[in-house]
Amino acid sequence: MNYENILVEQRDAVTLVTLNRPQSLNALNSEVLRELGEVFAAYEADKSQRCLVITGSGDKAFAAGADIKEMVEKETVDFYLEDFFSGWQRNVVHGTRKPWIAAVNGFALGGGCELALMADFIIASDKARFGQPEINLGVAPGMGGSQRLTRAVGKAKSMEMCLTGRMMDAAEAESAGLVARVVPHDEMLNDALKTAAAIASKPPMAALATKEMVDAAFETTLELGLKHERRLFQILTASEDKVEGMKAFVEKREGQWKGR
Ligand code: CO8
Repeated sequence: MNYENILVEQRDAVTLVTLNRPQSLNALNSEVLRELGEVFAAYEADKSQRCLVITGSGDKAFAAGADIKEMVEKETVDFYLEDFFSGWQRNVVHGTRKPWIAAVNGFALGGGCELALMADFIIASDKARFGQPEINLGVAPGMGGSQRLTRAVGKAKSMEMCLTGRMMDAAEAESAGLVARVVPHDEMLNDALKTAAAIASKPPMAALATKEMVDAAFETTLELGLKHERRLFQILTASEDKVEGMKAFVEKREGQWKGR
């Protein structure tokens, strides 16, 4: 797989995707989106791949936002006709039912913060900084920040960050619940890959169902969410991996997963 703006490699059952436009701090343009859409479709289809990690190249940035140089001359009609950046929702968020992690190694600003928030969870380097500085450009979050950041950290912090454009450091992001874990910068990617490998070693159908039920917590009422969880649990009990998992526990050995 050869792409111009991203690097993709498979490490056993884990796909590692690196945003690779260091000259513009990995700013996200339409080509990055197109390439990521292809990668997410390939990941979804490839049974050998069970978790995906996305990170940024270089030491400084995960992604410093949508590419301002691509947007500067664009007219409203084009934003509308292209339904500009709707592909992030369609091809990345809904591009796969499988788990994926954002390994944030530096600036995650604007669209960069929003891309990280699309992931199932974020692992951050202690040098990571998160922000929604779009207001300084005369615009506002456009790839989900006003919704996902608010759900992640609550109204007060989200409103303050979006209105002032101030950045949150990694420690604050962890205490606010934006990131799952903060790791020393040099160890962060390895840690994220290890976490991904741990997820990849779990029964794959249970991983799909787990992601689906946690996501439902953001989409529906408690009553419906609980019912959805119960149904998915019940469906899992029909899988060969459920039989194997419980038998392996009783026999004090590791489970051997079939993925069905
Ligand atoms: N787009 C394009 N180029 C960028 C971007 C960006 N978002 N960020 C940085 N760059 C470029 C710079 O222009 C510079 O290039 P050059 O050397 O050619 O001038 C290079 O990357 C290095 O950047 P700096 O020299 O600025 O590096 P500093 O270390 O001085 O500063 C910062 C780092 C603080 C990260 C600074 O670069 C910055 O403020 N960047 C912009 C951050 C920002 O405003 N992001 C939000 C963008 S808008 C957005 O994401 C909206 C998303 C929703 C769109 C949906 C539409 C429907």
